[in-house]
Amino acid sequence: MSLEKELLALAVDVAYEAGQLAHRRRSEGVSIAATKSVLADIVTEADREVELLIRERLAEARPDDGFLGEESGAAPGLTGASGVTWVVDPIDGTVNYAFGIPVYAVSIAAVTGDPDPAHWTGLAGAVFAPALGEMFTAARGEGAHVGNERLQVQEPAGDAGALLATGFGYDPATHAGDIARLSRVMPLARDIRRLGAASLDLSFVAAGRLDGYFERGLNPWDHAAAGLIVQEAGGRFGGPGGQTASPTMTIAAAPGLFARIERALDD
Ligand code: LIP
Repeated sequence: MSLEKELLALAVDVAYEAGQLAHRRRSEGVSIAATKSVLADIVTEADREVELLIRERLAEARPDDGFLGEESGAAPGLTGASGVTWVVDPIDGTVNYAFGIPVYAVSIAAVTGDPDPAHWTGLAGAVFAPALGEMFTAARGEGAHVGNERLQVQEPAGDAGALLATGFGYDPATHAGDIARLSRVMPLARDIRRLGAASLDLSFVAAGRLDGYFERGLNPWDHAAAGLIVQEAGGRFGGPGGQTASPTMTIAAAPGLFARIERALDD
């Protein structure tokens, strides 16, 4: 078995167990543990519990790997001795999760190189949405899937425009800029969706459920797994002007639409 397939198998098993825990905790009631960057940037007790479970399972299976998680940060030595680092968002879509909106996912990615999107190479990624019962996966060079179904992005069909998704940061001071960017992209769109979980926005682009997605302010763990899923589904993923995805901007779509979104954002 290739390293990519071995890492994906582990990511799927751990994402499934972690997702079941998150789903169970949601049904029991969710408490906000703290606010982070601004009042709207919350973390729940479940975020922390789920990330601890993921960290423990991965360390049991591959003790020489590095770890970078949204809630607990980096293991000692960002890049483990093995050269593989796990980049984890335990509950992507935290606000949805806290409000009881069933659009959230466990995102687990294995990368090599510095755990920085500008330098890493994604090897495997799993995005598990327990409330939806869907597991999105990709291993480098092996394609992308939801369950056993192979994924392939598509350019928008017809003349009605593209179904696009985006998001807005937690900091109210950033909303005017985000809305200005949305207004520049809107002429490309038939409609807009704001799902609230970047890993699912991206996975839905890979699955052809969205034509494209763009968002400012994402963190590496938001897109580490689903960015690979988009690429393995034939999509283009990254930032404007050939840059890698970063908090400055993340775009995902089939190549032609990607270029049109990129130009609209730059107008
Ligand atoms: C969220 C992203 C979402 C974005 C939110 C937040 P979190 O990640 O998935 O797309 O709009 O601001 O960054 O905080 O739920 O892991």
